[in-house]
Amino acid sequence: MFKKASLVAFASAAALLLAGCGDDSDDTASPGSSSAAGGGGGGSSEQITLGFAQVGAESGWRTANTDSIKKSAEEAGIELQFSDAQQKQENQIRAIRSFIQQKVDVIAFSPVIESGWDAVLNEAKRANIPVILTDRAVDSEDTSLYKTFLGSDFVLEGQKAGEWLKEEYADEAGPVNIVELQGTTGAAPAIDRQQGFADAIAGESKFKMIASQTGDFTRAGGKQVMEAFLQAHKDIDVLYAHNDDMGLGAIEAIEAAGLTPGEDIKIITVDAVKDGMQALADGKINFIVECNPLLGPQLMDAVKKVVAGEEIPPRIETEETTFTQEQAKAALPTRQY
Ligand code: GZL
Repeated sequence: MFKKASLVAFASAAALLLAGCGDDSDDTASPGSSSAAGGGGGGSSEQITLGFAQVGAESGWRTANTDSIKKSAEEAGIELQFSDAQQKQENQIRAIRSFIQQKVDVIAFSPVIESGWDAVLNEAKRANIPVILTDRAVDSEDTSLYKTFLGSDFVLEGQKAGEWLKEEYADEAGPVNIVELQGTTGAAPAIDRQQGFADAIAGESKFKMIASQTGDFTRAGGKQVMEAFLQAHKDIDVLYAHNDDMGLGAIEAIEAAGLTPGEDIKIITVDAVKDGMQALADGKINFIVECNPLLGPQLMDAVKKVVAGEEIPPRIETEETTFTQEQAKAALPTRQY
């Protein structure tokens, strides 16, 4: 069955052959883009072309997520047009428009922030190109704009972090002063992890959120904001960081201030990437809520089903757990990312 992208490639190849020269491949997805292995534009009639607009390369989690998507596309024989938006929504929108022009079979992306997608998603809908959301959600009212959202429950992740804190301080009267390093402003994981954590500790007045600010999911951001927190507050008991990378940056600031991370200031993070798990095993972090980045296999399965016209569930949730310091020591030797 010829796919649209192959028909276009076939037509342009035929035209070029008649013209007797040139090349029918077209890799101009968008700046910072690449077409991974799996065969170029004029592949077999069964060749599926997937356009993927990635957030960026801001954290260890993102790197693992990108690796999973590229590896899974290759294994599935799906041609991947990949774009890195450097954490800018306008770059993701530009990449999606480029995928529409290229008439890819499916578009998938991880929306850097929740809002501002309706226009470009309606363009994809008018072009009859199905869209799959991975990792992060959009706040659009119109759920017909995408086939499914494949990713974690970030509110639950925040709740798991709050539940651990309540356990940890069950026998203490408090006050327990908490500072929070939020993820990227407007991003679904930042909004939901903050909400879930706040919901979990809401019933206990001993927990005081004394400062909360975005570190943009990066180590540099986490270090910079934690330095400011330490300057402003001499009585911080707990840091809740929305990802390992900000937590690792904060550890640098805590140690530079002459304090002991994991003891003077207890630290809870989210992700469970290798560097975070090492810090947990070393006692510098106290608890990590896992957020699974290995979405590649489930994404490629969904892409093939969508192209084949099969129904897929509107929500595909990823499996994930939590880690204490002891569990991190046991898990590290076989950690995939
Ligand atoms: C969560 C993902 C977040 C990670 C961060 O699914 O979107 O973005 O928790 C990453 O590490 O930057």
